[in-house]
Amino acid sequence: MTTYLLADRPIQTQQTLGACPHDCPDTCSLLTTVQDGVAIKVHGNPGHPHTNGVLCTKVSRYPERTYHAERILHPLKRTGPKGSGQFERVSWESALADIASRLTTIAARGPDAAQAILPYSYAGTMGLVQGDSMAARFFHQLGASFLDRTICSAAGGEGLTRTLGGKVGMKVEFFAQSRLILIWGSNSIGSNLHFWRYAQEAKRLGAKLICIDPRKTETADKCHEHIALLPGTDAALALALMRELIVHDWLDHDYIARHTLGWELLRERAMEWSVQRAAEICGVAREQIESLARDYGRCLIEQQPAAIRLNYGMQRVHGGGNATRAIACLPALIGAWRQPSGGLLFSSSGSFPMDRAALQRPDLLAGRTPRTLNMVSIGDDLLRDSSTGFGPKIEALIVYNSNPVAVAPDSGKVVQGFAREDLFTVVLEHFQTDSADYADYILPATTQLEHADIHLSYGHTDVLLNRAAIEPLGEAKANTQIFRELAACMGFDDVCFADDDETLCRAAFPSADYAQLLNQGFTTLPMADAPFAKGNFPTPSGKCEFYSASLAAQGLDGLPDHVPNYESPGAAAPYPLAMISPPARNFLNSTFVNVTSLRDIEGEPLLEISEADAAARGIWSGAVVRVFNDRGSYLCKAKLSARARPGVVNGLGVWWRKMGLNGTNVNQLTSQKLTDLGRGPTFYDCLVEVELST
Ligand SMILES: Nc1nc2c(c(=O)[nH]1)N[C@H]1C(S)=C(S)[C@@H](COP(=O)(O)OP(=O)(O)OC[C@H]3O[C@@H](n4cnc5c(=O)[nH]c(N)nc54)[C@H](O)[C@@H]3O)O[C@H]1N2
Ligand SMILES: Nc1nc2c(c(=O)[nH]1)N[C@H]1C(S)=C(S)[C@@H](COP(=O)(O)OP(=O)(O)OC[C@H]3O[C@@H](n4cnc5c(=O)[nH]c(N)nc54)[C@H](O)[C@@H]3O)O[C@H]1N2
Ligand code: SF4
Ligand SMILES: [Mo]
Repeated sequence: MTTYLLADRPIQTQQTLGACPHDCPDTCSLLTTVQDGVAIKVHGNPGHPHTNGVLCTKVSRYPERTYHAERILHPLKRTGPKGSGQFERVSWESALADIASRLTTIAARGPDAAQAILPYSYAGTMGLVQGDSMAARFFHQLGASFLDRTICSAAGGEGLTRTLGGKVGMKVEFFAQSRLILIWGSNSIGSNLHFWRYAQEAKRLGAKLICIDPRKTETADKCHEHIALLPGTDAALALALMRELIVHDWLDHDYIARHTLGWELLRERAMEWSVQRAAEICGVAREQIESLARDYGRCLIEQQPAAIRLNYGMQRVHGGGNATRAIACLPALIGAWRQPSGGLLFSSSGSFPMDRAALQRPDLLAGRTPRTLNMVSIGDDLLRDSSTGFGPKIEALIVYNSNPVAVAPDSGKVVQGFAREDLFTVVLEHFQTDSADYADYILPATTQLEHADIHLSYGHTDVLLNRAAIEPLGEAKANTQIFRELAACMGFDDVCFADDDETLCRAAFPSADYAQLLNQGFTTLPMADAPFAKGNFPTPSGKCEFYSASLAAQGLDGLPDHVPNYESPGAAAPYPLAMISPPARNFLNSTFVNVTSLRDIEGEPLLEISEADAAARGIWSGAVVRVFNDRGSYLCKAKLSARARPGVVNGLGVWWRKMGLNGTNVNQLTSQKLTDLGRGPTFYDCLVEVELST
């Protein structure tokens, strides 16, 4: 602590090390300056190599979000109709007692009755403790339904695991020495800024950067080439790329023979994919595919590292799992894994030696196996009655770290479900989000500056510790504390419900150097520089599995293939334009939409549309348009932009519905259909029509 004597009184200033809690691959190390108990500035920790002293614009505004005038600081109870947003202040004691009594009544109806209760949570905080430690213990003891947390990367995660064996890959820092970087399905400048720094370093050293993305993003602007393929056609591109490598013999035969499985079969599959065929499906010029193959093949010939930064944008379509499998095969074909700066990174989260069971205590289930509900189909599931195959109707919903009414697909259905008068809903939140509007109780949660936590990362390989910088505001309590107190009200007496947050932090990574975490805020995992240089993939065979026997055993295709979108534009399609809805740079999913300075940068909900598609519809920049399909309609402003390719419109960002022109957002249009692998969402597999709003 430093004490400065300023003016006529001493001011106490202190800095606390923390971690950014947001769902972002960068997991930055934070340094919060606190003056007289008030957080006045959040900086990037210069001592953490990946953060490098720099935060994104969003999180550098963290104090604005934390001290926002609309923070929920007291428990609130609904007074008006569902969705009206009318609440009254109540005490913690009465809120918790009422919630506990409602849940107890449901659970008491029979041995499996607690399955009518569903926890709904995602990554509002990525912290392992405020995420799912005490909450998981609570729901395990209760016997509530399980939630399949699929909404983000399930398809790609499954595809990667079937091919490489887990969510593992290159170390991000080695991209700085790559010679060729394919940025595939990612707007890195917007959503993976600290990776972009390494890519820029590589660019300065002479690397070529190629962006593969239907949208001409800020990242595409800064790459040497941009391949603007149609959404959901990535597997076709990858297979044609393989065929080119095969016909030119740009292959590392030794690596393939030693460290891969199913080469002959994959070869046969790839040979079906002429450049011409892929070019037609992807909607790109043949020359672009040929040139991409030459660049990739040249790295083999010149023994230069070729790297792929694959991100989640390409796996939110019907064939997202297969597309990830196809792309994950590529590095093995040219032996890119032999070098630390070659290979692929999709997610590093599987690299961490985490003790999930110690945090979540599945033993509290005591032999019960509740059903699992998919968070993607919450819209349909809330509207289902009890039936065989489904089980009991959902009667209570406990939402934390998530804003499903805004972020889940087909939100017309989600809203209808949340509006059920017979549904008992509790939302733990910082703000009165679209979901909180439908709550029976809103419980005030602390932010990252007010609680402790521990973090892994899905974009690098460091563990980070977050220490509370300030006291909780108002009557806010940490998620852990809310579930501890609720457990006590329910009479759950296992001693694990008394564990404090520090005990939980320490339990997460038993092998991590906790002293180092306390001292410098992070610790780096011991990990080989080129983990798959000699094979050693964490697959059942230890090889890169081009052919997956486990998928074949389930009756699925053992090889990766192009799986067309559910909703492909074409003459017979009911709606002509493909809509993707990638994140806005200054929001994080639906978080920060209510932070004025950030919303001012984003402006208003926009639909980027190409000049040709706009002209055909008499649409001009700034016109209010109706974007619609069978699921619903969404009003926003059109923006004629070269960022949209013909045939594809970009509905940016996950805005709060209540800030939209007609009280909806893009998810009014997206569907609940699931991906080929992993039961993930298909947000970017969505056809629409656009017209001027009257
Ligand atoms: N600023 C900001 N950062 C974020 C987020 C945010 O909302 N805002 N979200 C965070 C979250 S939750 C996640 S999961 C991560 C990763 O989040 P991602 O969703 O991977 O985010 P983006 O980097 O925008 O990458 C998506 C890109 O994929 C493109 N795309 C869409 N469809 C296709 C397709 O079919 N094929 C290909 N090749 N590309 C396609 C989009 O145009 C977009 O540029 O980012 C995190 N970081
Ligand atoms: N159309 C479309 N829809 C999408 C996407 C897309 O690209 N397009 N992206 C999808 C993706 S990748 C994802 S990951 C999901 C994200 O979906 P969510 O994980 O639901 O993400 P957010 O919208 O950021 O909502 C998180 C909420 O958690 C709250 N929160 C944060 N910290 C805490 C805490 O400590 N305690 C409590 N109780 N609450 C907290 C925040 O205030 C915020 O309201 O959205 C998906 N939806
Ligand atoms: S959102 Fe991402 S880039 Fe921004 S501070 Fe957090 S981890 Fe870093
Ligand atoms: Mo995500």
